[in-house]
Amino acid sequence: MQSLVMGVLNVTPDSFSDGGRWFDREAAIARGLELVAEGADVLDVGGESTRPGAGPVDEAEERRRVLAVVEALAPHVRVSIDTYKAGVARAAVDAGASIVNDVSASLAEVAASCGVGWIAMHMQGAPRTMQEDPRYVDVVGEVRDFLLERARAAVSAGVGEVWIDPGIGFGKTPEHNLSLLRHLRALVDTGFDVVVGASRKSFLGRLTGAGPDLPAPVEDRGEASLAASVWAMTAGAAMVRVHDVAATVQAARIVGQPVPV
Ligand code: PMM
Repeated sequence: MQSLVMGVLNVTPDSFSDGGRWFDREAAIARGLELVAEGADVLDVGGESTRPGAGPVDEAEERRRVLAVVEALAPHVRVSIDTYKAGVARAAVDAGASIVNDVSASLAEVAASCGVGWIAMHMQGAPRTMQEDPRYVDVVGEVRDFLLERARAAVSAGVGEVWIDPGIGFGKTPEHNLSLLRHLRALVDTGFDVVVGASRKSFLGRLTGAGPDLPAPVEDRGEASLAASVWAMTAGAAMVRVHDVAATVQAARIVGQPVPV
Protein backbone atom coordinates (compact mmCIF):
# COMPACT_ATOMS: atom_id res chain seq x y z
CA MET A 1 0.00 0.00 0.00
CA GLN A 2 1.27 3.45 -0.88
CA SER A 3 1.92 5.71 2.10
CA LEU A 4 0.16 9.05 2.18
CA VAL A 5 2.10 12.30 2.12
CA MET A 6 1.12 15.08 4.52
CA GLY A 7 2.51 18.49 3.54
CA VAL A 8 3.52 20.88 6.34
CA LEU A 9 2.06 24.37 6.24
CA ASN A 10 3.14 26.41 9.25
CA VAL A 11 1.40 29.76 9.41
CA THR A 12 3.82 30.98 12.07
CA PRO A 13 6.59 33.54 12.35
CA ASP A 14 8.92 31.17 14.22
CA SER A 15 8.73 27.47 13.20
CA PHE A 16 12.24 26.01 13.04
CA SER A 17 11.80 24.60 9.57
CA ASP A 18 9.94 27.27 7.62
CA GLY A 19 9.23 29.98 10.21
CA GLY A 20 7.92 33.18 8.71
CA ARG A 21 7.86 32.02 5.10
CA TRP A 22 4.11 31.46 4.98
CA PHE A 23 3.05 33.76 7.82
CA ASP A 24 1.18 36.03 5.45
CA ARG A 25 -2.28 34.56 4.81
CA GLU A 26 -2.22 34.85 1.02
CA ALA A 27 1.32 33.42 0.88
CA ALA A 28 0.18 30.48 3.04
CA ILE A 29 -2.80 29.74 0.79
CA ALA A 30 -0.64 29.95 -2.34
CA ARG A 31 1.93 27.64 -0.77
CA GLY A 32 -0.85 25.20 0.18
CA LEU A 33 -2.12 25.09 -3.39
CA GLU A 34 1.45 24.50 -4.56
CA LEU A 35 1.72 21.50 -2.21
CA VAL A 36 -1.59 20.17 -3.54
CA ALA A 37 -0.25 20.43 -7.10
CA GLU A 38 2.85 18.53 -5.94
CA GLY A 39 0.61 15.67 -4.83
CA ALA A 40 0.05 16.14 -1.08
CA ASP A 41 -2.71 13.86 0.23
CA VAL A 42 -3.21 15.97 3.35
CA LEU A 43 -2.13 19.49 4.31
CA ASP A 44 -1.24 20.03 7.95
CA VAL A 45 -2.00 23.63 8.88
CA GLY A 46 -0.47 24.91 12.12
CA GLY A 47 -0.55 28.30 13.82
CA GLU A 48 1.72 27.70 16.82
CA SER A 49 5.30 26.54 16.60
CA THR A 50 6.17 23.54 18.77
CA ARG A 51 9.90 23.79 18.13
CA PRO A 52 12.11 23.24 21.21
CA GLY A 53 12.06 26.37 23.35
CA ALA A 54 8.92 27.83 21.75
CA GLY A 55 6.40 29.58 23.95
CA PRO A 56 2.61 29.27 23.69
CA VAL A 57 0.46 31.39 21.36
CA ASP A 58 -2.78 33.00 22.49
CA GLU A 59 -5.85 31.15 21.21
CA ALA A 60 -7.38 34.14 19.42
CA GLU A 61 -4.11 34.73 17.58
CA GLU A 62 -3.84 31.06 16.62
CA ARG A 63 -7.39 31.14 15.20
CA ARG A 64 -6.59 34.30 13.30
CA ARG A 65 -3.57 32.64 11.72
CA VAL A 66 -5.14 29.36 10.65
CA LEU A 67 -8.89 29.57 10.05
CA ALA A 68 -8.94 31.49 6.77
CA VAL A 69 -6.14 29.29 5.45
CA VAL A 70 -8.03 26.09 6.36
CA GLU A 71 -11.20 27.45 4.78
CA ALA A 72 -9.42 28.36 1.54
CA LEU A 73 -7.62 25.01 1.20
CA ALA A 74 -10.25 22.51 2.41
CA PRO A 75 -12.17 22.48 -0.92
CA HIS A 76 -8.95 21.36 -2.65
CA VAL A 77 -7.43 18.78 -0.30
CA ARG A 78 -7.90 17.02 3.01
CA VAL A 79 -6.77 19.39 5.76
CA SER A 80 -5.53 18.57 9.25
CA ILE A 81 -5.25 21.17 11.98
CA ASP A 82 -2.03 21.01 13.98
CA THR A 83 -3.11 22.19 17.43
CA TYR A 84 -3.47 21.06 21.02
CA LYS A 85 -6.19 23.60 21.83
CA ALA A 86 -9.75 22.27 21.79
CA GLY A 87 -11.23 25.60 20.70
CA VAL A 88 -8.89 25.95 17.74
CA ALA A 89 -9.53 22.34 16.73
CA ARG A 90 -13.31 22.81 16.77
CA ALA A 91 -13.14 26.08 14.85
CA ALA A 92 -10.82 24.53 12.26
CA VAL A 93 -13.22 21.62 11.77
CA ASP A 94 -16.02 24.15 11.23
CA ALA A 95 -13.76 25.78 8.62
CA GLY A 96 -13.28 22.44 6.82
CA ALA A 97 -10.49 20.48 8.54
CA SER A 98 -11.18 16.75 8.85
CA ILE A 99 -8.28 15.60 11.02
CA VAL A 100 -7.10 16.95 14.37
CA ASN A 101 -3.30 16.58 14.50
CA ASP A 102 -2.74 16.66 18.22
CA VAL A 103 0.83 16.84 19.58
CA SER A 104 -0.58 16.63 23.12
CA ALA A 105 -2.58 13.44 22.41
CA SER A 106 -5.35 14.87 24.58
CA LEU A 107 -8.09 15.93 22.15
CA ALA A 108 -9.75 12.58 21.42
CA GLU A 109 -13.08 13.80 22.85
CA VAL A 110 -13.00 16.79 20.51
CA ALA A 111 -12.34 14.58 17.49
CA ALA A 112 -15.11 12.22 18.59
CA SER A 113 -17.68 14.97 19.05
CA CYS A 114 -16.71 16.62 15.74
CA GLY A 115 -16.73 13.29 13.88
CA VAL A 116 -13.23 13.76 12.44
CA GLY A 117 -9.94 11.85 12.42
CA TRP A 118 -7.36 12.22 15.17
CA ILE A 119 -3.59 11.91 15.25
CA ALA A 120 -2.20 11.15 18.70
CA MET A 121 1.44 12.16 18.95
CA HIS A 122 3.85 11.23 21.73
CA MET A 123 5.75 14.01 23.47
CA GLN A 124 7.81 13.88 26.67
CA GLY A 125 7.47 17.18 28.54
CA ALA A 126 6.43 20.45 26.91
CA PRO A 127 7.99 22.27 23.92
CA ARG A 128 9.74 24.90 26.04
CA THR A 129 11.82 22.35 27.98
CA MET A 130 11.41 18.98 26.25
CA GLN A 131 14.91 18.80 24.79
CA GLU A 132 16.71 19.64 28.05
CA ASP A 133 17.18 16.09 29.34
CA PRO A 134 14.84 13.54 27.77
CA ARG A 135 15.09 10.13 29.45
CA TYR A 136 13.54 6.72 28.89
CA VAL A 137 14.30 3.24 30.15
CA ASP A 138 12.88 1.71 26.97
CA VAL A 139 11.93 4.44 24.50
CA VAL A 140 10.19 2.19 21.98
CA GLY A 141 8.17 0.32 24.61
CA GLU A 142 7.20 3.48 26.49
CA VAL A 143 6.13 5.35 23.35
CA ARG A 144 4.20 2.35 22.06
CA ASP A 145 2.40 1.73 25.37
CA PHE A 146 1.44 5.40 25.70
CA LEU A 147 0.10 5.62 22.14
CA LEU A 148 -1.75 2.33 22.36
CA GLU A 149 -3.49 3.39 25.55
CA ARG A 150 -4.50 6.75 24.02
CA ALA A 151 -5.60 5.16 20.75
CA ARG A 152 -7.76 2.54 22.44
CA ALA A 153 -9.35 5.18 24.66
CA ALA A 154 -10.09 7.25 21.54
CA VAL A 155 -11.78 4.30 19.85
CA SER A 156 -13.90 3.79 22.99
CA ALA A 157 -14.75 7.50 22.96
CA GLY A 158 -16.05 7.09 19.41
CA VAL A 159 -13.22 8.36 17.19
CA GLY A 160 -13.57 6.51 13.90
CA GLU A 161 -10.15 7.30 12.46
CA VAL A 162 -7.18 7.09 14.82
CA TRP A 163 -3.53 7.59 13.87
CA ILE A 164 -0.49 7.25 16.13
CA ASP A 165 2.78 9.16 15.82
CA PRO A 166 6.02 8.60 17.80
CA GLY A 167 6.72 12.35 17.88
CA ILE A 168 10.21 12.43 16.43
CA GLY A 169 12.16 15.23 18.18
CA PHE A 170 9.56 15.83 20.89
CA GLY A 171 11.45 15.14 24.11
CA LYS A 172 13.90 12.76 22.41
CA THR A 173 17.64 12.62 21.84
CA PRO A 174 18.98 11.71 18.38
CA GLU A 175 19.47 8.15 19.69
CA HIS A 176 15.83 7.99 20.84
CA ASN A 177 14.68 9.17 17.40
CA LEU A 178 16.82 6.57 15.66
CA SER A 179 15.55 3.79 17.93
CA LEU A 180 11.97 4.76 17.14
CA LEU A 181 12.65 4.70 13.40
CA ARG A 182 14.59 1.43 13.61
CA HIS A 183 11.79 -0.22 15.58
CA LEU A 184 8.83 1.47 13.92
CA ARG A 185 7.30 -1.98 13.39
CA ALA A 186 6.48 -2.04 17.10
CA LEU A 187 4.04 0.80 16.41
CA VAL A 188 2.82 -0.55 13.06
CA ASP A 189 2.09 -3.92 14.70
CA THR A 190 -0.41 -2.27 17.06
CA GLY A 191 -2.77 -2.20 14.07
CA PHE A 192 -3.23 1.58 14.21
CA ASP A 193 -2.07 3.63 11.23
CA VAL A 194 1.29 5.25 11.95
CA VAL A 195 2.34 8.81 11.04
CA VAL A 196 6.02 9.83 11.10
CA GLY A 197 7.30 13.41 10.99
CA ALA A 198 11.09 13.51 10.72
CA SER A 199 11.34 16.15 8.00
CA ARG A 200 14.15 18.71 8.54
CA LYS A 201 14.45 17.88 12.25
CA SER A 202 17.62 18.64 14.13
CA PHE A 203 18.81 15.05 14.59
CA LEU A 204 19.06 14.82 10.79
CA GLY A 205 21.16 18.00 10.82
CA ARG A 206 23.45 16.50 13.43
CA LEU A 207 23.82 13.22 11.57
CA THR A 208 24.68 14.89 8.26
CA GLY A 209 26.63 17.93 9.51
CA ALA A 210 30.33 18.59 9.11
CA GLY A 211 31.09 17.77 12.75
CA PRO A 212 29.61 17.43 16.25
CA ASP A 213 29.21 21.19 16.62
CA LEU A 214 28.41 21.87 12.96
CA PRO A 215 24.94 20.48 12.23
CA ALA A 216 23.68 20.80 8.66
CA PRO A 217 21.42 23.89 8.44
CA VAL A 218 17.68 23.37 7.97
CA GLU A 219 17.83 24.21 4.26
CA ASP A 220 20.42 21.45 3.70
CA ARG A 221 18.41 18.66 5.29
CA GLY A 222 16.31 17.72 2.24
CA GLU A 223 18.15 14.53 1.31
CA ALA A 224 18.34 13.32 4.91
CA SER A 225 14.62 14.06 5.30
CA LEU A 226 13.78 12.03 2.22
CA ALA A 227 15.92 9.16 3.51
CA ALA A 228 14.07 9.24 6.82
CA SER A 229 10.71 9.22 5.04
CA VAL A 230 11.73 6.26 2.87
CA TRP A 231 12.91 4.47 6.00
CA ALA A 232 9.58 5.12 7.75
CA MET A 233 7.50 4.12 4.72
CA THR A 234 9.49 0.92 4.27
CA ALA A 235 8.85 0.09 7.91
CA GLY A 236 5.11 0.49 7.35
CA ALA A 237 4.26 4.13 8.11
CA ALA A 238 0.86 4.89 6.60
CA MET A 239 1.65 8.61 6.31
CA VAL A 240 4.75 10.82 6.44
CA ARG A 241 4.64 14.49 7.42
CA VAL A 242 7.07 16.47 5.24
CA HIS A 243 8.02 19.87 3.89
CA ASP A 244 9.32 18.63 0.53
CA VAL A 245 6.17 17.12 -0.92
CA ALA A 246 7.08 16.51 -4.59
CA ALA A 247 10.14 14.38 -3.83
CA THR A 248 8.36 12.47 -1.09
CA VAL A 249 5.40 11.67 -3.34
CA GLN A 250 7.83 10.12 -5.83
CA ALA A 251 9.46 8.13 -3.03
CA ALA A 252 6.05 6.94 -1.81
CA ARG A 253 5.24 5.71 -5.32
CA ILE A 254 8.48 3.74 -5.48
CA VAL A 255 8.15 2.20 -2.02
CA GLY A 256 4.46 1.47 -2.63
CA GLN A 257 4.83 -0.31 -5.98
CA PRO A 258 3.17 -3.70 -6.06
CA VAL A 259 5.86 -6.29 -6.69
CA PRO A 260 5.08 -8.80 -9.46
CA VAL A 261 5.43 -12.37 -8.21
N1 PMM B 1 6.26 17.82 14.17
C1 PMM B 1 6.08 19.15 14.26
C2 PMM B 1 4.79 19.69 14.34
N2 PMM B 1 3.70 18.89 14.32
N3 PMM B 1 2.75 16.74 14.19
C3 PMM B 1 2.90 15.42 14.10
N4 PMM B 1 1.81 14.62 14.08
N5 PMM B 1 4.13 14.84 14.02
C4 PMM B 1 5.28 15.57 14.04
O1 PMM B 1 6.38 14.99 14.00
C5 PMM B 1 5.16 17.00 14.15
C6 PMM B 1 3.85 17.55 14.22
C7 PMM B 1 7.27 20.06 14.27
O2 PMM B 1 7.79 20.25 12.99
P1 PMM B 1 7.55 21.60 12.10
O3 PMM B 1 8.04 22.76 12.90
O4 PMM B 1 8.34 21.36 10.87
O5 PMM B 1 6.09 21.73 11.82
